[in-house]
Amino acid sequence: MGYVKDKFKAVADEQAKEIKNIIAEHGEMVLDKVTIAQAYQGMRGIPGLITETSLLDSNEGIRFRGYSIPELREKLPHAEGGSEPLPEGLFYLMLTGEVPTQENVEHISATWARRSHVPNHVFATIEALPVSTHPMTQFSIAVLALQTESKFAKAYEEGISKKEYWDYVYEDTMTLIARLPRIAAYIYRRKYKNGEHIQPDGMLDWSANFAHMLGFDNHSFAELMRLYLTIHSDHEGGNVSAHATHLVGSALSDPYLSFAAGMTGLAGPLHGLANQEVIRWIEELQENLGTLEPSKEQIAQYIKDTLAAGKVVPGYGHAVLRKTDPRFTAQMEFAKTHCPENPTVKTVWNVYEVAPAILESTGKIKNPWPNVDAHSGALLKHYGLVEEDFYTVLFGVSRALGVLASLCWDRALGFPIERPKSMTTEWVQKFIAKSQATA
Ligand code: CMX
Repeated sequence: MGYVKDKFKAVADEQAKEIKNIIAEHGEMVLDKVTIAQAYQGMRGIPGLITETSLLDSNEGIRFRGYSIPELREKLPHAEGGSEPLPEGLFYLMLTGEVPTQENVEHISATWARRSHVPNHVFATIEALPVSTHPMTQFSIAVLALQTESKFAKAYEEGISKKEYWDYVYEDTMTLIARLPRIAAYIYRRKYKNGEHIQPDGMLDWSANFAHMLGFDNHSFAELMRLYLTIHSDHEGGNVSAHATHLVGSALSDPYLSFAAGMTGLAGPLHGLANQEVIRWIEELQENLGTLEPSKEQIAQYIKDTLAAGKVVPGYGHAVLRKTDPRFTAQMEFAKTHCPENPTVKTVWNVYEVAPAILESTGKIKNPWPNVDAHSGALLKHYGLVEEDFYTVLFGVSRALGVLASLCWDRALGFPIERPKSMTTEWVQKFIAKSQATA
């Protein structure tokens, strides 16, 4: 067994003991009440899931194992000559709860490089799709095609003890994460670069190799990828991609099947696809007005027109957050260092200055502040990655780190199949009548 796996198992065994005690001694404690409105409206705020890798505070934003994004940027190991965190380090932190050393991170980089070979039938599956197929559809299908490689599915078929599930899920997790950049880059080069593919460079870290295979051998872009792949990785357990992966995994579907479910959820415009929608919305504004730098007054009018047309302002709002997303702020800081004069970046900043007040004035939008998707497109465009319908695939590659680390935890802790209770409206009406009669 590799030492990261040993360490994970030791930490998970301790945590499993803790949880057993919690359930034995406090299992009957009530966490919260559930209202009828919550049942109808997306289960907002119902505490009904355990996710060990990260925790979201509605005002402060995400913390990974207790560390905020600014803390991660400082504490996680960096690449040589770089200052952004290596996502390998965040994966180690989410898996073991400990900040990794440089050596730990290099070990994970090397492991993923060794496992990165993608079988030919996965490329053949991608090639069977029309080139016009949305990159997120190609990506999800490619992940399903890779399911032939699942060690968990094979072992389960042969018959394994419940105690061993975590081991095979861990192995599948490491292999799947290792291969995702190659698959994503293949889809990119196929769709936008006439199928001129670039072979991986096993000497590079996970993000720099991904940037290289996409066709961007530039130090500053590799740094952006390291930051991007770190900050998009996890956002506690209730968001659509994390929850879908966890839910499907609870049926003991293997990590490939589970992650594909997460990715088809990430492909929705209210979730990950918003990064594509944001930049389209900004470019439409620039085109309509014939300027790359519209004034704040023009932006304000465009926001009002978007709302009046019954559309959402993409990149703004959140189901849990109630302040500016620290993932937005991290990208803004990166842009201030690397491309403060870029007109689209400046437009993103001007939207940030005018949108919250307008959104707040509607009286119904609970969070008028920007989320992670409000900034990423402008940065990618700056470096020449201009094909916005690919942006959610980048998000997906990153999201694998969080949701698959969580899946390892789910199996190591022996979580059961997920099965919340649903009701019918007739049931709710009878419940109301009965409660009123007894009151
Ligand atoms: N623009 C316009 N209207 C918005 C809005 C926005 N950015 N955000 C919320 N609203 C509207 C909702 O559509 C809802 O309207 P109705 O009552 O008419 O249905 C009302 O305000 C209340 O919604 P809410 O409670 O504030 O927000 P929800 O928790 O229901 O939804 C989210 C959250 C993210 C789906 C929503 O804010 C939204 O659609 N934002 C734009 C899309 C986006 O940026 N998504 C990315 C989120 C981050 C990610 O997952 O990647």
